[in-house]
Amino acid sequence: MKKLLLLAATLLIASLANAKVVEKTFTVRGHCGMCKNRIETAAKGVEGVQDAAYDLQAQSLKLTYDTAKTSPRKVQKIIAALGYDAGKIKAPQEAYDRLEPCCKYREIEGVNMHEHGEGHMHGEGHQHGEGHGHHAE
Ligand SMILES: [Cu+2]
Repeated sequence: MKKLLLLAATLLIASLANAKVVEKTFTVRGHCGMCKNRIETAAKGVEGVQDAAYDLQAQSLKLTYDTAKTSPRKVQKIIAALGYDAGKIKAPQEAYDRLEPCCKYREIEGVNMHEHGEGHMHGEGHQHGEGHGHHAE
């Protein structure tokens, strides 16, 4: 009997040790306050997630979760399915297309990329035509 109790206690301790709440921050692409809301709500909706805080400026999500119940990868998959790139998971194009126009971070970024320096081309094509004529007599 004593042995059984000991075994039960050991198992309990082992499972408690497994259930660890940790924090993990990873990249999530978003663009506005609405994105922030959707990302946080989706992350918090995952079982085992205790808290999710999205930093729009840093483009990162701080996840507080129970390692026994979920993983950042699981959460990233759910966020990516909404249309936001998360961690190493790219949002599928069709999910991205469903985003509100103000949230289309890929296009917005693309516009910024067109802002490039002015390249002045100076075409100095001076042609000195010095014709050496032949003096024919
Ligand atoms: Cu948005």
